[in-house]
Amino acid sequence: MKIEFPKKFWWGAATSGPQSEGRFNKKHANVFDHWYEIDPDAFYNNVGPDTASNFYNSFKEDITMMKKIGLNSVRTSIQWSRLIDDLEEGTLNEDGVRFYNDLIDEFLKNGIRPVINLHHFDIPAELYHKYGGWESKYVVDLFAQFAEQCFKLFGDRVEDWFTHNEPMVVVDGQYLYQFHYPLVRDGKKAVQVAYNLVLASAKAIEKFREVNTNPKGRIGIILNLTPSYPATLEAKDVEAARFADLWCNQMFLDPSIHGVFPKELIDVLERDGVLWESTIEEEKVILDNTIDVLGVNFYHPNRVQQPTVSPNSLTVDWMPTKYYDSYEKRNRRMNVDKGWEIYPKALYDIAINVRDNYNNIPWFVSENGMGVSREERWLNKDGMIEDEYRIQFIQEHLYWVSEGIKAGSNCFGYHLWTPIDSWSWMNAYRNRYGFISNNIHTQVKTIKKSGYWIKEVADTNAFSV
Ligand code: BGP
Repeated sequence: MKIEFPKKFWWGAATSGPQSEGRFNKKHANVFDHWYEIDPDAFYNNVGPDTASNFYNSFKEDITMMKKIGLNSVRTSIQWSRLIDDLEEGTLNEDGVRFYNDLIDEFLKNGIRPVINLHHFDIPAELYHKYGGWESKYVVDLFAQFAEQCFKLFGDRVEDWFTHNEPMVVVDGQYLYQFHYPLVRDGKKAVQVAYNLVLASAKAIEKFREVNTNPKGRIGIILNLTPSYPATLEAKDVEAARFADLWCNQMFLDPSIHGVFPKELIDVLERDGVLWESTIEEEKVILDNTIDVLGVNFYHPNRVQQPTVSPNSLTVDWMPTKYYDSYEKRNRRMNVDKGWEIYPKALYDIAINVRDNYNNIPWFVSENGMGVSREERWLNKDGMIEDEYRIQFIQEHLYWVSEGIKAGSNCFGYHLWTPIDSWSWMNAYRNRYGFISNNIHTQVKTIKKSGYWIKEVADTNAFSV
């Protein structure tokens, strides 16, 4: 069977500044730099973000390798903490400006479309300590100022901009389930942060509309959409899945595309006394500044059942888990290293949802991938990692993308997480995701079998199974 894709399809991969660059500018710490400074034990094998995949020093060689494996587009992010010297005045850091200019030029020189994101979990720590980070509307305005600087500096060459990567992970990790610094557990704050992230995206888009002069320029947001499937067709499970969808997906999708939050969600939050604080002016900014393009990160679906924890036993006043419980379906296919279910058809369901409920907006798979530990198990005698499992994983997901496109979905690309094995937050280098492996001790980078495979796919816009 031959699976084909439209002309000009994006074949690429995604990384982020904090996970690839290494700590090149010590003026400010992002929250992860700071967390590592105060608690290195929080990170797998005590490996922090200091070196990451050394992209700051080796971006030229790395981009040459990305070109060699046929990638026509690559996403990375500009780090707020590296580009801006005075976070409140917005003055620029010379080294940061030079680095990101050189990086963008290098991508273009190699025929690779630079796709630029502005926030990938990496708020400057100082803004958290002084103002409460995303809890603060002042910080929202500072983010819009940083975004404006980026559009002015790089907008002549960058056509594809994104405001946030996975804002839901900031809400979950920083404010609910304590897997990202500052490890807060506070439902009411989480709700406010979700709103503030939406507002920050809209305010950045407003700046983009004001200052962007590139006629091809467009802007969007990257959301980790997790289709929510009920455990059974019992009303309570179906209701639980409905709330999970509202909370995990629609809370960001609806305002980003339609300019308004779902009324059903607002009603629940209001009834529970945790609704965010907003003003009419802010709501107008959100309404007027919707996205042009959507990035969808997809790793695993959400299997949902009615909550098993009684609301009265919750240790904090309000948690979204009051309404639903996620569980792993053990008899399903799993990526055991990561503990994530593998369910490629969810990408088709996403495609249809976006087609039918979100104006069939142009979108692309901005992350998808398989994290595998101890990949050296698959080294062959020539020193290449034979990651057949990754090729199969990508093929299965691409199959459902192509079915979505056949059904009229406006999907224009696929990016794997990630081009070169990168630093994965608290997991550091435990799970590897790249088309290209990276020896973290020597920084030697080697193309994996999947890297040669994707080259053929990108060259022919098709693959056969
Ligand atoms: C996504 C993030 C990426 C990346 C990826 C892999 O949620 O956008 O930054 O890290 O997940 O997951 P992990 O790093 O947890 O293995």
